[in-house]
Amino acid sequence: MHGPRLRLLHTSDVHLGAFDSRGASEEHRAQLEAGFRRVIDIGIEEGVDLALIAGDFFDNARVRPATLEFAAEQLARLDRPVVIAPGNHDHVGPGSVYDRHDLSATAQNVSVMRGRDGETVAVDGLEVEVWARSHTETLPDFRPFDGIPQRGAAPWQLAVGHGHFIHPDALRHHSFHIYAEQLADAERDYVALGHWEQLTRVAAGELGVAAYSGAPIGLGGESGGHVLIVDLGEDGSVTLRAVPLDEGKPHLAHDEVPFLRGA
Ligand SMILES: [Mn+2]
Repeated sequence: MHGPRLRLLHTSDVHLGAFDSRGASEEHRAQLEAGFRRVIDIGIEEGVDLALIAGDFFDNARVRPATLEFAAEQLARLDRPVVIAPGNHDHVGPGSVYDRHDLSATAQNVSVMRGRDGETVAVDGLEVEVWARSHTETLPDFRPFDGIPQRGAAPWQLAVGHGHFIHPDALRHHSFHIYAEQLADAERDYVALGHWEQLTRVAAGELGVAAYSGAPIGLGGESGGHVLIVDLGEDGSVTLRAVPLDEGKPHLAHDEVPFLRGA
């Protein structure tokens, strides 16, 4: 069973507020915000139905109040449902940045996933369910896809995870392991990943597609990254397109997104 066609925006690792501390560069702060404005502009231009933010939307829990308000205003501007699955930098639970400011007071279109053992949200008006197990504190042995349930009832089944995909050259001491078998077993139509700065599609078995959007804006002053536009077709097809933040650069088609196999 497939659902009606649906277009997603997938981003992660925006790290809003990374330059909020005293002494940080105002120029870098302005670049980061301009980059996120551009992410929202792309979402509007592309007419997306739903946006997924796969963790590390905020850099830390001490970002300036103005950064929280900026984030809420931008998300509201998209005017489509947004699902945020918090990562290690913006975890939910005690001391969470999401407890400082109710984003949904400004952006009623936003849901923050908070389930310690994972949860599924059904998005109003869309034939889609999104599962995620958010980071609730910084636990090195946290595995974002442990305990993912079978597919639910809605035709389109998505999952979001923030962690480190284990591939042949991966450093095993990295935290938050994600294995190709877990992604295959999840049998989701699309798995939106975060934690890596690099745009990468990864092995997810025969049925699904899984990818890291990479950071839209590098924190080291490098030029812009990408956001992923994911088209779910009536025929069940799942097609990626990476849209560069820098206008004028070419879009990357599905097969042009760098691909990595699991270990
Ligand atoms: Mn991270």
